[in-house]
Amino acid sequence: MSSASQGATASAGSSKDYFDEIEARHMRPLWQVIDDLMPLHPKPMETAYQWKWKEIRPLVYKAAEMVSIENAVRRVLMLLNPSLPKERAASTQTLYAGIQILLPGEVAPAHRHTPNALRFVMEGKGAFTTVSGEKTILGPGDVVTTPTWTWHDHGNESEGPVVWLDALDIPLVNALSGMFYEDYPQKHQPVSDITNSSQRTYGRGLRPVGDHRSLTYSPILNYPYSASEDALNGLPASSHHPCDGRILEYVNPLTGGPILPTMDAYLQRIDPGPELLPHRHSSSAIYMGVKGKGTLTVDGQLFSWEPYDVIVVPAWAKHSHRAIGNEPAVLFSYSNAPTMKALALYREEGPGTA
Ligand code: GTQ
Repeated sequence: MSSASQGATASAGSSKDYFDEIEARHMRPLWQVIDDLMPLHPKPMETAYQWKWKEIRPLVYKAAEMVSIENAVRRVLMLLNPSLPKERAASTQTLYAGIQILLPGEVAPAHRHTPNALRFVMEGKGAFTTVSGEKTILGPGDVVTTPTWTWHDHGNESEGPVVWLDALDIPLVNALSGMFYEDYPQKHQPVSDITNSSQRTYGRGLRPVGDHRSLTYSPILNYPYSASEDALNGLPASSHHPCDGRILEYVNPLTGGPILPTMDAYLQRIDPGPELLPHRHSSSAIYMGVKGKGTLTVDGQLFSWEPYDVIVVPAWAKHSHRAIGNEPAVLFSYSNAPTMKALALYREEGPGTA
């Protein structure tokens, strides 16, 4: 405690009645709590946590027996960080994660909401998502954007179940009292004549002439896994990052910025070898293992991961990656860095940063 705040405590602390009256009037002396209110660096409420896909997979598939899609609307098991109040539906203080399952023939009807969403397809092939009239067929590893206030519906026209990770900014939107929600009057929204249209134009560095779309989120609906993995494998050794190995950000091709206004997303490959260097940033992140095996050390806690395990890296937590075994380890992740940057709250500490 600083000497200024100690002095204030001494001179004002003589009367119990005074402090009782302050409390009765719903006031509190700042000088008693200022060090907790303003710690020297972020002290997030969330702690590191891991969900192992092996353990939760049966529960996700069981959900499909327990509840019909008509009743569930979205059949999702949310991944709630035990360090946060469960009514916040939060994996970090700002980020939400959930696992959604859709059986053959099922439809998750169209709606829209202010939270932004990203999906990372885990299992199954041939379901679709339609966003703002564009339909895309989903395959494992595809990353699909559902930006704020865009109509979206999902359907499964394939022969088997389809499972994906839902990444949303629900806790952030709720903290800001920015939640709006609307159901579409029909199950499906009208679909344009071309499937995957945005990927075929914007995804190839092309833009329709006369296009004046908003730049706040990526025009690309689906970043297919094959292309993203090929891009990762096409990176030269010189682009190796000391903490993150080979890492690519999914970007808005019109700006070079993040795919969503509040969240960004990454695919990275850690090659076999010693643990990479630790770093930390004021953004919080959720990781999902994709291929191979690895470890993620978060503030000294070691998490071993396999494909589709989910790991929370809290804000300002030192973390370091390692591949386990002889194969490269591939990870998907998303974070709230765009929010932190927009508010001038983004900082990082690690090799190469002062
Ligand atoms: O698929 O639209 O996990 O609206 C949470 C809210 C998924 C969705 C979630 C949603 C969705």
